[in-house]
Amino acid sequence: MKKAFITGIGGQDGSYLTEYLLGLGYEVHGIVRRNSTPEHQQSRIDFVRENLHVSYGDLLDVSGLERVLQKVNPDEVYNLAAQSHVRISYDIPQFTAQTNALGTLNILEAFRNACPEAKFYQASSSEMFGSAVDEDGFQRETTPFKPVSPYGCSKVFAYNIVHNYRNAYKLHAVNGILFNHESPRRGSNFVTNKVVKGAVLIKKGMAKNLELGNMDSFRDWGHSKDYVKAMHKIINHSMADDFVVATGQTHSVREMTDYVFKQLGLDYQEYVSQNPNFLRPEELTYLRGDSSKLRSTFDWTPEYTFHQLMDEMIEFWMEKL
Ligand code: NAP
Ligand code: G4F
Repeated sequence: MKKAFITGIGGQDGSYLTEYLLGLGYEVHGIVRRNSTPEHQQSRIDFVRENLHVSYGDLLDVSGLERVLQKVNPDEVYNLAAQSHVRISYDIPQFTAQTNALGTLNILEAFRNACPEAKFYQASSSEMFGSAVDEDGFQRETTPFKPVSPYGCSKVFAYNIVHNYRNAYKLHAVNGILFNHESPRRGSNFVTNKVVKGAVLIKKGMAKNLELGNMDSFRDWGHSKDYVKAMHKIINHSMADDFVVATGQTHSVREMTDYVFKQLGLDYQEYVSQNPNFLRPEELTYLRGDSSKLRSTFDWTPEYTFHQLMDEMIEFWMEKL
């Protein structure tokens, strides 16, 4: 039985990856941070318990990381933990850099000392591209990084230190450069889930309006369920390499909002207004990923279309509320 170790196991991707690996017969281990309300902390993974082992740990606590890796002795390590909210990274830039940049260095050091023969996956992000777009309107593995947020800068450090450790210490350490991916398990302060939840609340008469930030940015949105399968393929490639994971389609926040409200029989223009609090000091305006390298190397293609993704999220909130 193969063993996987996941940081960020209680997050959106951590929970789908856990389900996927358990389905493949893995024994899955992970760490969660100490939290004052432990009841909610593992809500995304509470329903899967067999062959799942969760302990306390933090990316900022390097001795704890090394101890747990030595004990588990995993075959695959997935570093998914992060302060993952881009706008909030402007409020807490140092914490974001400590967790996402130095935290990655911490887990890499622990990995190098405890289980250097294992494989290491880093959750890199399309936010690293920032304002850079190739002439054909896509971002890909060769597009330069021009990050436009503390979050993006922290992820560039993490990406580079993974490369450095791969080459310097001959580690099997890889980057998946994932474009935005969503699901009903997405935090409700990210735009897709915020819009769906807000629209459903309005539909059910439980809210009167919805406040958003910039509706004119474009994102390449896929489903987390499809993307965790790509993570597993990338880490298990015969050689350590980096891959973009994306749908290749892009939609504006406005178009996404219009679709969600229309599906509920509503006109978004009657309910949505702009609140400057949700704007960012610098905005990443356009993302569209070219994942041909991934698709030609592996048998991977996303199963969910953009509309199926949004429909699943609408259905989830219609039932939940
Ligand atoms: P998420 O739902 O925010 O999950 C992040 C997880 O990291 C949470 O379980 C969080 O725990 C944990 N965490 C935060 N700080 C930690 C620390 N210091 N030590 C240990 N754990 C810590 O994010 P996600 O959407 O699943 O994304 C997974 C990873 O992919 C992240 O690294 C993200 O930056 C990256 N990524 C995401 C996307 C996307 O569109 N979703 C795209 C590209 C890259 P708490 O609940 O205790 O905070
Ligand atoms: O949903 P978002 O907060 O995601 P963002 O900033 O693109 O970051 C996500 O994707 C990255 C990959 O590219 C990940 F690395 C990162 O961890 C995270 O998962 O915002 C999407 C767009 C932005 O342009 C934002 O300005 O939606 C716009 N937006 C408009 N109104 C809003 C809102 N975003 C949020 N969160 N809340 C709003 O009210």
